[in-house]
Amino acid sequence: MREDLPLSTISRSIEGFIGADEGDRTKIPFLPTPQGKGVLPDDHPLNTSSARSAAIIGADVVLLVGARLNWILHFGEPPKWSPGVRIAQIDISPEELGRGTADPTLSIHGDITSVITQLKTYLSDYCHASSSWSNTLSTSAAQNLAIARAKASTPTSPLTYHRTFTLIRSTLESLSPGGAENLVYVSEGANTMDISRSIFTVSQPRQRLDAGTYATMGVGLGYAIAAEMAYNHTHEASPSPSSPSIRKRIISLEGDSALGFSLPEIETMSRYRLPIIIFVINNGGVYHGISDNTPAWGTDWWDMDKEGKRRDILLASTALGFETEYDVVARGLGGRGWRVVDEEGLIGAVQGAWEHRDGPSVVNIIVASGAGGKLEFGWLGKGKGKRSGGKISIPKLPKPSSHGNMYHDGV
Ligand SMILES: Cc1ncc(C[n+]2csc(CCOP(=O)(O)OP(=O)(O)O)c2C)c(N)n1
Ligand SMILES: [Mg+2]
Repeated sequence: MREDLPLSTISRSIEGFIGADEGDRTKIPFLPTPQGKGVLPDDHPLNTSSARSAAIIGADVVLLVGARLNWILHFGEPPKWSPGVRIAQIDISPEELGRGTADPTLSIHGDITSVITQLKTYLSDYCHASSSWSNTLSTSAAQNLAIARAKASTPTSPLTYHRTFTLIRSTLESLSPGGAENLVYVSEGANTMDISRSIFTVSQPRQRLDAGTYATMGVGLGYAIAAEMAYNHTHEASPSPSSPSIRKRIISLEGDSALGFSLPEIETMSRYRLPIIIFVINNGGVYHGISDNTPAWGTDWWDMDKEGKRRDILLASTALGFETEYDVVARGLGGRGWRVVDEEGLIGAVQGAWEHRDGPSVVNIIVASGAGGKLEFGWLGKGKGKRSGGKISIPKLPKPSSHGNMYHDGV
């Protein structure tokens, strides 16, 4: 992991270059990148995560502290960012400076701890108080939070991402003896990673790991094993009465596609009896699945139609199998598995997984597929002259035929 002290500080004023740890005094809003989550608590009043889009498009001047100007920050480019934005970068790696739209004349090569300390000295009297900027951000945050709260509190069938994550979080926090601070989250996927980032808030650094620097899928289970070893095993090698016992539960939030990239690592977890809890957010696809309740996904899609002709509809390249049984796979790899389709089942599975201390647990959660929605990939629009992102239409499956409805009735 490179972004070990990442924090993006967003300011509308050039005088506003200052470390966000001084945010209380300077009143400069800040936006943590995923790996910077927890350096300052997610509930800090100057944290603009809930108004991310408004903060990015509205910022005139940005201090990029130890973070890469990569896809996570839309490369600093319009239309997400304002065309005239000036981005000053502090980084310990010289090759990172001046990449993308960062202004090389404003770049500082150095360790961010010492650079921020110097900035604090120079800007000791600085206070950034712009009521219009803070109003813009707080209005946007309030709107976004209201939408998110409504989604989180509305029971749905099938389950949705927001509702699922809200229930997982509240159940885990009620079970964790040390509360939220003793939970460490690893996440990979698209919706899975993006939505979980806002719901599983953290208050300390190193409580969350997202996909690799280039959005690389397939690292999540390896990260979870590493986190388990780092937090719960290295200290056992040299026990000292003075060092507090550290025991954090490692939770991996995996999209069904993301999980598939390194699924056999569940066997590694079993072999070493690592009590990692994996939640698979199973929508049957990359971003979107193609069906919520088709009884015979395979036959409807692939077999003969009424006239006896083979259907010539091709699956979207982003489609995965219908309600694949990752819970069964987990059992085959030596772990425990639960299949979940409703709230009651989900809460029961979280409790069961929490109690299993002898190896990995996999909770396979069937969520709404998002069938019929449009997919938009930012990176598809990065070719010459194209700035709007690529779009792919996800076709809907034909209506369920006479095979009956295989919709679930419980765990
Ligand atoms: C190694 C690698 N291959 C492919 C991709 C492209 N990619 C981006 S997100 C994603 C998976 C998203 O689907 P899923 O994990 O099921 O999450 P969802 O959005 O459905 O919740 C993939 C394959 C990638 N980021 N990394
Ligand atoms: Mg998926």
